[in-house]
Amino acid sequence: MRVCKRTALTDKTRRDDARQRLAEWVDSVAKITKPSRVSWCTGSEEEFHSLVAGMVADGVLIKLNERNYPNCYLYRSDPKDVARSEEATFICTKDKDDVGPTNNWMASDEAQAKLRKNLDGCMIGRTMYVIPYLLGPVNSPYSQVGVELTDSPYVAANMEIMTKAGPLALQHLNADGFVKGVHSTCTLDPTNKYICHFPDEKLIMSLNSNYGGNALLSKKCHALRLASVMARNEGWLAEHMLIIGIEEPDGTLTYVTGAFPSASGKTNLAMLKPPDYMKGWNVWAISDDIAWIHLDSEGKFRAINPESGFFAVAPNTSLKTNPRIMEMVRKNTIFTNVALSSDKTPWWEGMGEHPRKLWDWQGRVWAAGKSPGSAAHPNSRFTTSIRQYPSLSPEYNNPNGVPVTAIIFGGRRSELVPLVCESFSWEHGVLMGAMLRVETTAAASGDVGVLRNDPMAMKPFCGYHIADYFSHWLSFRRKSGKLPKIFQINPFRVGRDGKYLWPGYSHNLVVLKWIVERCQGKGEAVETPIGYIPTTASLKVQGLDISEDMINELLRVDTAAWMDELESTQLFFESLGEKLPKTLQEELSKLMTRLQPAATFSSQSH
Ligand code: OXD
Ligand code: MN
Repeated sequence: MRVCKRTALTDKTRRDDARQRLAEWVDSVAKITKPSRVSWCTGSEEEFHSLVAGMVADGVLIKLNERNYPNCYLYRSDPKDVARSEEATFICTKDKDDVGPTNNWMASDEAQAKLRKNLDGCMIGRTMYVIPYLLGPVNSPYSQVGVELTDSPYVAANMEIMTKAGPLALQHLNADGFVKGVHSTCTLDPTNKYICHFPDEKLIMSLNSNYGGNALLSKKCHALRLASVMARNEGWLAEHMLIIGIEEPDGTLTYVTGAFPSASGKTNLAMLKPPDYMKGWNVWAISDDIAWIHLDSEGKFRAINPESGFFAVAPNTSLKTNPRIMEMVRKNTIFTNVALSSDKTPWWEGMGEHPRKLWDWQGRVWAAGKSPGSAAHPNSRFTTSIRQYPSLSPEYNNPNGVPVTAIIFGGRRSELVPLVCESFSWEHGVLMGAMLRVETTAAASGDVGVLRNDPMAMKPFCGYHIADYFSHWLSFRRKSGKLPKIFQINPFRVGRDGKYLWPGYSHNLVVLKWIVERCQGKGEAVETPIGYIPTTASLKVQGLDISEDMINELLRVDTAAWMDELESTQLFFESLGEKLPKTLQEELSKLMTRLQPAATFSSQSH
C-alpha cells in the first residue's frame, strides 16, 4: 500500500516538474516571438469550432456545403507552399557524419543562431497556440508526448485532428519529458524556409511553410525523423508504414505493416474495401502512414499508430476506387487545395465527372481542356479523424499494439519489380527495403516520376545516417526469434501499351491474401533469383478478371534488367561510405550471383 502511494507521489512530482519545464519553455519562446496572445489548446470540440469559425471569418477557410459536407472546410494554400520541402529540411547535430549523405545537415549551433534571428518578433500581432499532444494510445508504454507552438490556426486545427491534443497529453507527461516544436509561418518566404530537427535536444523548428508535412510537427518531424533516432538508441523502429489487420472468412486476423513512399497508394491499401468476389474477407486499418514497432517480452514485433487522423492525398480517390475513404471524408474534414464546385462541394481529378462549374485549387475558374494544369493540386489533401473511418480496427487503441506477421515494401515502378515477391530471409528482406528505387511523386516539391533511391520509403524521414539505419534493421536478427516475413509489392507495373497491368485498389487484397497464406506456410510459390513469387494459379482468384498472360507478365523476372538495377544499387551503397553494413553488401553479392545466367532455380512450388 505504502509503495503504491510513494509511486503515485513520484509520478505526480515528475509530471509537475515536466509541466514547470514546459511553462518555462513556452515563456522563453514567447519572449522571442512576441505574440500578442498565447492560447493553450484543449483539443475540445468547442475549441475546434471556434478555430475554424475564426478562419472562415478571416477568409482563410471556405465553409463547404453543410448539407452534403457537414462541418467541412476548404483551405487554399499559398501556391508555392503545396508539398514537403526536402531541400529546406535539415538534421542539425554537432557532427555531419551523424546524418549521412541522404540528409541535409547543419551544425546545431549555426542552425539555432540562424533560426533564432528569424524567430525574433515573428508572431507580433498573432496568437501563439500551445498544442500539447499525445502520439499513440492512451496509457501505452510506447506513446510519446510533444508540444507544438505555432502561430497558424490552420496548423492548430489540423493538429487537433491528427493527434490527441490537450490536457490528456499533459497527463502523460513524465520524466522522459516531451518533444518541443516551434512553428511559424513568418512571411511564407520560400527562400527562408527551414524545417530543422535537433535530435540531441528533441527539438524541431519550422519556419516559412504552412504545408502539413512541414508544419504539423507531430507527423514527419516528430513521429519519423526524431523518433527514428530515439528508436535506434532504444532498440525499436519508427517507420513510414501503414498497419492493417487482414481478416479471413474464418475470422483469422493477420497484421501486416507496409512501407511505401509518399503518394504511392499507402492510404488506399490501408483503407481497402474487399472486392465483391472476396466474400468474408476484410481489411481493418490501424495506420495509413506511420508505425512505431517495439519488441515485446517474447521478441514479437508489436506495432502502434502514433497518429489519430489522416492527412492524405485526395486525387484518384472515388466511390469506385475507395468507397470507404469517400464515406469518411463527408463530414468533419479539412480539405486543402482541392477544387470547388458552385454548390460548394469539393472535387478532384479521378473523383468522377467534374461539375459544370468549377474553381481550381487557387480559386480560378477552371474549364476542362482549356485551363492549364489540374483543377485540384496533385498533392491536394484531406485531414480527417481516424475515428470516422468505417473499418477502423478495434485494436487501434490497444496500448500494447498489434503483433506484426509480415512487412511489405512497395512503391511506384512501371517496370522491373514484379507484383509481389517474398524474401528468402530477414537479411534479404532488409536488402529489398534498402534497394527500393521508386518514382518521385507530388508529395514533395521537385520533379515527379524520376527514379530515386528511397530505402524503406524513409529517404526523406530517417533522422540519422541511412547506413546506420540499415545496421539497426539487421540487428533485429539478434534481438528477436520471431522475425516477420518480408515482401515486396508493385501494383504499378505497366504493359507495352503503357497501361497498368494490375487493376489495383480493392483487387490488391488478392496480393495480400497470398502474403497471408505464405505466412501461414501455405500459398504456392516459385523460387526465382530475386525471391519467391506466386505461381500463376495462386493469383487466379475466382471473380478477378485478369488473363493468365497478364499475371505472367506481372510476375516476370527480367534478369538482365535486374542486373542493371543492381549496378545502381551498388553505386548507391558505395555513396554511403564505410558505414554500410558488410552483411548488406554480402546480400547484394549473393543476389548478383543468383542472377548470373548459369544459376539454376527450381520451378517447383514452395
Ligand atoms: C505524407 C508524405 O504526407 O509522406 O504522408 O508526404
Ligand atoms: Mn507519408
